Amino acid sequence: MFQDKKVVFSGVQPSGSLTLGNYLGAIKNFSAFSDEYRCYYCVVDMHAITVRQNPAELRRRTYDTLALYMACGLDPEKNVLFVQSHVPAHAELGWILDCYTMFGELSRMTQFKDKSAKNADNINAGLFTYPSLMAADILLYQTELVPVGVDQKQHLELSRDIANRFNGVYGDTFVVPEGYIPQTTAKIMSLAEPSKKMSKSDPNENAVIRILDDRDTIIRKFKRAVTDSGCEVRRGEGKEGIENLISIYGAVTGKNPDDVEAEFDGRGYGDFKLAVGEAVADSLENVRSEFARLSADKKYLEDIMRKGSAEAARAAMRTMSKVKRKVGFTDVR
Ligand code: AQP
Repeated sequence: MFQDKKVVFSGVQPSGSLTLGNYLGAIKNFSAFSDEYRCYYCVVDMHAITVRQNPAELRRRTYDTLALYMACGLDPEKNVLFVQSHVPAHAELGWILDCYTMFGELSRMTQFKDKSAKNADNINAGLFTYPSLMAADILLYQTELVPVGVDQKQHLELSRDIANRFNGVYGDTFVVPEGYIPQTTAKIMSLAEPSKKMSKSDPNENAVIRILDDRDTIIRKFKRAVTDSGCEVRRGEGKEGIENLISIYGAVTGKNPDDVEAEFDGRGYGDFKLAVGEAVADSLENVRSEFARLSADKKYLEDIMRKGSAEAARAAMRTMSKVKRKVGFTDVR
């Protein structure tokens, strides 16, 4: 069904309950590619275990993330939806690419530095080599375009470097991917500390809007959002909190930041925060009800997983046989 189409790949870790950042920075944009591209959207559970996970929760969140993909508008007939660990080629190519990724490159990754600081008792090798596994995820499918939030830009650039290095040694093997980073929602910030990214693993619940939070919780969290001592709904120096709320409101209402500022001219922060909370809750209403319907049907989710992984494995195998031949592995099948 997908012949001759260029490829889009992206993934989300089932490392927590997904946030408004994951939604606006990534998942909400995924379905726009489904007609024009051959799209692979993966639940990257292998990445999630670079930080210690509770096994039962990881399993549940893997189902939930797949259900959320669909609740956010991804049609399994038009997109390949699958779980990373169900396609062993990810680990296989990840290992090969480890051998074409430099220690110095991995050491410069800011996510590694941040996550090592947050998990000082578990700075494992997987956390360090996370970017070469991510390169494998992308390069396996000969991906042209990777829709991600801006926090993944550095990893994406490393994927491009790895692809170019491999192609340089062995001749054209991988498509060199481009990032697709949304303009105003590339980095949704924490509601409690607007200088920090909103992250699903943030221990402060008030800092994070979860896609599945109920309406009252969403409105309450926005009411408590940290702003500044001023009163004007405008972007500017020292107004990161308000700027973040302007981006969020703009994204869920389809308005640009100038129009948002004009709409709230002369109105206080209280009014604005309530409007943001209500607009976000409205925009997530359908996602929540669709999620409730889909997540109740485990068998259906498993059918989607099986179909998706079979399809992904077929595409991955084509790349893997090329790669193995190029690096000099024997094949006696
Ligand atoms: N705050 C954000 N704003 C915009 N985009 C974001 N993304 C994540 N946070 C924001 C994008 O969501 C996609 C999936 O992210 P991920 O699950 O692979 O991991 P992450 O980037 O590490 O996200 P989290 O929420 O911060 O997870 P934890 O807390 O587990 O580390 C990516 O495209 C990402 O850019």
